[in-house]
Amino acid sequence: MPLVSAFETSFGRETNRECVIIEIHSEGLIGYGECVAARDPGYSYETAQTSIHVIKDFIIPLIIGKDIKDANDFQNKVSGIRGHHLAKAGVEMAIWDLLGKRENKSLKDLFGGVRDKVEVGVSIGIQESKEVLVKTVQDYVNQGYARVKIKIKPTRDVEDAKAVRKYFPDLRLQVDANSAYSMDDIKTLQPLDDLNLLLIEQPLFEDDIWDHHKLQVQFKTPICLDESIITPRHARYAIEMKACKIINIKAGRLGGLSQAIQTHDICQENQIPVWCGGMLETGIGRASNLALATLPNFILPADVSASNRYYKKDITNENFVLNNDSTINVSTGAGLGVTIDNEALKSYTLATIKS
Ligand code: OSB
Ligand code: MG
Repeated sequence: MPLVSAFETSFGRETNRECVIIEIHSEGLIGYGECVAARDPGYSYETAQTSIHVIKDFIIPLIIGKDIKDANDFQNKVSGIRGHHLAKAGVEMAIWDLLGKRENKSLKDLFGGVRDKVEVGVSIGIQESKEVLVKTVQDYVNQGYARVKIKIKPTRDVEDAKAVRKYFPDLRLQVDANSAYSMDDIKTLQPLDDLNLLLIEQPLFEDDIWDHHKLQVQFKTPICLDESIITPRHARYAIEMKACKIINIKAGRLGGLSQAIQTHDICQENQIPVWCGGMLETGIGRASNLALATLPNFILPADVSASNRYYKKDITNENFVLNNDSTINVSTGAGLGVTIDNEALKSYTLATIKS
């Protein structure tokens, strides 16, 4: 699916998104899920192709023709598969969609969500220059986004963030490094601490939870972990180590919505605010993210933007639009609450695999 605008991060540049869409047929119903793995192993070691391999050759044989009571039952059945969280989460999403459709309940209601619309922001990739970045931010602010995240990498960090802050002194602004730095870079990052940022997301490597603690003690700006938090246990480790003050929750990275909810609960018990991250999802994943973000401890704005920020033509009939208070409405229909535009889906389909 061609992206409306290229998305550049410290790990690469995406102009198209290869999406893995999962359909599960059961009891006369169809549940849809989206695996958020990308074509390349940049954000995660998983790719669209590895996820197809793991889903087809390992996950489906464990569930096909079997009774699956709920998401926990699914997690127990696939617990022998190490890692591959993005693959597992895609399938679990389809199971939630089925559960909701069978019970005639929205995911928000199944989760016990507490809001009908979710505060959102926009995540902006690295631009050609800081001048272009400021203009891009202006465009999104004009559209009504009240919170902006900019991607940073070495050589494109402090000056970019300073430029945006200069033109938008009151904007809710945060930065995301996607693991681009090491502890040797602390001195260069230090000026970020004076820009009144909401948070600094994942500056260090995924497996550097302890080093994030050492960084956090030197910064007044909250450090937020994304890539590092791959299970609910990792949230506990990070909290116990005081490695961050905020956690980004993505159901894909955590291995499923059930794991995302557990992580939310652990953070809530420890007064660590969370927010819902995004992976440039189609309408399917976007509906799932919005439902998740209705849980009470999702306190900061989500990385879930309107459909037209990502795709000219999405694969759901429903389009998500930005309200004038920088929120997006949560779907109220059964399950994910979205229907598939089969023609659009067909036009994008590269391959179909049936089990
Ligand atoms: O780190 O949050 C990230 C997209 C792909 C991979 C990693 C990330 C992102 C985003 C996009 O920031 C957020 C969105 O979906 O709008
Ligand atoms: Mg991130």
